[in-house]
Amino acid sequence: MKSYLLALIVITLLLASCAPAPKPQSSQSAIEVSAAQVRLPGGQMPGMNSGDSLAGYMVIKNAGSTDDKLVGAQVDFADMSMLHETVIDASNVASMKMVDAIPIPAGQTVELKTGGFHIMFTGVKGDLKVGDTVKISLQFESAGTISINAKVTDQ
Ligand SMILES: [Cu+2]
Repeated sequence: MKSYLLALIVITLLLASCAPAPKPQSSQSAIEVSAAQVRLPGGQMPGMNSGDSLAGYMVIKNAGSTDDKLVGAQVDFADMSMLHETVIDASNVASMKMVDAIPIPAGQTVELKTGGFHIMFTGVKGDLKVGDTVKISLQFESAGTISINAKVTDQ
Protein backbone atom coordinates (compact mmCIF):
# COMPACT_ATOMS: atom_id res chain seq x y z
CA MET A 1 0.00 0.00 0.00
CA LYS A 2 2.81 2.36 0.93
CA SER A 3 4.64 1.85 -2.36
CA TYR A 4 1.39 2.38 -4.24
CA LEU A 5 0.97 5.76 -2.58
CA LEU A 6 4.58 6.65 -3.30
CA ALA A 7 4.10 5.74 -6.97
CA LEU A 8 1.01 7.91 -7.08
CA ILE A 9 2.94 10.85 -5.64
CA VAL A 10 5.76 10.36 -8.15
CA ILE A 11 3.30 10.21 -11.04
CA THR A 12 1.56 13.36 -9.80
CA LEU A 13 4.90 15.17 -9.61
CA LEU A 14 5.83 14.01 -13.10
CA LEU A 15 2.54 15.26 -14.48
CA ALA A 16 3.02 18.58 -12.72
CA SER A 17 6.44 19.04 -14.31
CA CYS A 18 4.91 18.40 -17.74
CA ALA A 19 2.39 21.20 -17.31
CA PRO A 20 2.48 23.61 -20.22
CA ALA A 21 4.91 26.50 -19.82
CA PRO A 22 3.36 29.89 -19.12
CA LYS A 23 2.19 31.63 -22.25
CA PRO A 24 4.94 33.76 -23.80
CA GLN A 25 4.46 37.51 -23.88
CA SER A 26 2.44 38.60 -26.85
CA SER A 27 5.48 40.44 -28.18
CA GLN A 28 7.58 37.28 -28.21
CA SER A 29 6.16 35.90 -31.44
CA ALA A 30 5.44 39.29 -32.96
CA ILE A 31 8.79 39.67 -34.72
CA GLU A 32 9.17 38.18 -38.18
CA VAL A 33 12.46 38.33 -40.04
CA SER A 34 12.72 37.72 -43.78
CA ALA A 35 15.04 38.28 -46.76
CA ALA A 36 18.14 38.07 -44.57
CA GLN A 37 21.45 38.29 -46.37
CA VAL A 38 25.08 39.21 -45.70
CA ARG A 39 27.40 40.77 -48.24
CA LEU A 40 30.29 43.13 -48.70
CA PRO A 41 29.09 46.72 -48.20
CA GLY A 42 30.15 47.68 -51.73
CA GLY A 43 28.18 44.86 -53.23
CA GLN A 44 30.89 42.80 -54.89
CA MET A 45 32.37 39.77 -53.35
CA PRO A 46 35.65 38.98 -55.10
CA GLY A 47 36.48 36.12 -52.80
CA MET A 48 36.22 36.38 -49.08
CA ASN A 49 39.40 37.15 -47.20
CA SER A 50 39.86 36.44 -43.57
CA GLY A 51 39.28 39.58 -41.52
CA ASP A 52 36.96 41.24 -44.01
CA SER A 53 33.81 43.03 -42.94
CA LEU A 54 30.35 42.09 -44.11
CA ALA A 55 27.07 43.94 -43.85
CA GLY A 56 23.86 42.16 -42.86
CA TYR A 57 20.56 43.22 -44.38
CA MET A 58 17.06 41.93 -43.71
CA VAL A 59 13.42 42.85 -43.30
CA ILE A 60 12.09 42.89 -39.73
CA LYS A 61 8.37 43.03 -39.15
CA ASN A 62 6.79 43.75 -35.79
CA ALA A 63 3.29 42.32 -36.00
CA GLY A 64 2.64 42.96 -32.31
CA SER A 65 1.25 45.92 -30.43
CA THR A 66 4.43 46.64 -28.43
CA ASP A 67 7.41 48.59 -29.72
CA ASP A 68 10.58 46.56 -29.85
CA LYS A 69 14.24 47.18 -30.63
CA LEU A 70 17.00 45.18 -32.21
CA VAL A 71 19.78 45.53 -29.64
CA GLY A 72 22.45 43.16 -30.89
CA ALA A 73 23.45 40.14 -32.93
CA GLN A 74 25.72 37.16 -32.42
CA VAL A 75 27.37 35.02 -35.07
CA ASP A 76 30.03 32.34 -35.40
CA PHE A 77 31.34 33.47 -38.77
CA ALA A 78 32.81 36.79 -37.56
CA ASP A 79 34.63 38.12 -34.51
CA MET A 80 32.26 40.98 -33.87
CA SER A 81 28.78 42.24 -34.73
CA MET A 82 27.74 45.88 -34.50
CA LEU A 83 24.56 47.75 -35.26
CA HIS A 84 25.31 50.49 -37.79
CA GLU A 85 23.53 53.30 -39.52
CA THR A 86 24.74 54.86 -42.73
CA VAL A 87 24.39 58.63 -42.52
CA ILE A 88 24.94 61.21 -45.23
CA ASP A 89 26.43 64.51 -44.11
CA ALA A 90 25.88 68.03 -45.47
CA SER A 91 28.52 67.57 -48.18
CA ASN A 92 26.84 64.34 -49.33
CA VAL A 93 29.50 62.06 -47.90
CA ALA A 94 28.22 58.76 -46.54
CA SER A 95 29.68 57.34 -43.38
CA MET A 96 28.65 54.73 -40.87
CA LYS A 97 28.06 55.23 -37.20
CA MET A 98 27.39 52.73 -34.47
CA VAL A 99 23.96 52.73 -32.86
CA ASP A 100 22.85 51.12 -29.59
CA ALA A 101 19.60 49.84 -31.02
CA ILE A 102 17.48 49.76 -34.15
CA PRO A 103 13.85 50.63 -33.30
CA ILE A 104 11.20 48.22 -34.58
CA PRO A 105 7.93 50.05 -33.77
CA ALA A 106 4.71 48.12 -33.21
CA GLY A 107 2.89 47.28 -36.40
CA GLN A 108 5.74 48.41 -38.62
CA THR A 109 8.25 46.83 -40.94
CA VAL A 110 11.84 48.02 -40.82
CA GLU A 111 14.23 47.25 -43.63
CA LEU A 112 17.92 46.93 -42.92
CA LYS A 113 19.37 48.01 -46.25
CA THR A 114 22.15 49.80 -48.09
CA GLY A 115 22.25 53.45 -47.03
CA GLY A 116 20.39 52.82 -43.79
CA PHE A 117 20.48 50.54 -40.80
CA HIS A 118 22.49 47.35 -41.09
CA ILE A 119 24.46 44.90 -38.99
CA MET A 120 28.22 45.08 -39.49
CA PHE A 121 30.22 41.91 -39.04
CA THR A 122 33.95 42.45 -38.63
CA GLY A 123 36.74 39.92 -38.56
CA VAL A 124 34.94 37.56 -40.89
CA LYS A 125 36.42 34.09 -41.07
CA GLY A 126 37.73 33.37 -44.53
CA ASP A 127 35.73 30.31 -45.45
CA LEU A 128 32.51 31.97 -46.55
CA LYS A 129 31.43 31.95 -50.16
CA VAL A 130 28.49 33.17 -52.17
CA GLY A 131 25.54 30.84 -51.74
CA ASP A 132 26.48 29.79 -48.21
CA THR A 133 23.97 30.09 -45.40
CA VAL A 134 25.04 31.60 -42.10
CA LYS A 135 23.24 31.66 -38.77
CA ILE A 136 22.59 34.95 -36.99
CA SER A 137 21.17 35.20 -33.48
CA LEU A 138 19.32 38.48 -33.25
CA GLN A 139 18.69 40.00 -29.82
CA PHE A 140 15.53 42.00 -29.38
CA GLU A 141 14.73 44.01 -26.28
CA SER A 142 11.26 42.47 -25.83
CA ALA A 143 11.16 39.45 -28.10
CA GLY A 144 14.47 38.04 -26.86
CA THR A 145 16.78 36.03 -29.10
CA ILE A 146 15.59 35.03 -32.56
CA SER A 147 17.86 32.87 -34.69
CA ILE A 148 17.67 33.27 -38.43
CA ASN A 149 19.51 32.02 -41.50
CA ALA A 150 21.06 34.52 -43.89
CA LYS A 151 22.30 33.96 -47.43
CA VAL A 152 25.79 35.07 -48.42
CA THR A 153 25.29 37.08 -51.60
CA ASP A 154 27.33 39.21 -53.98
CA GLN A 155 24.68 41.71 -55.06
CU1 LIG B 1 28.50 49.39 -41.28
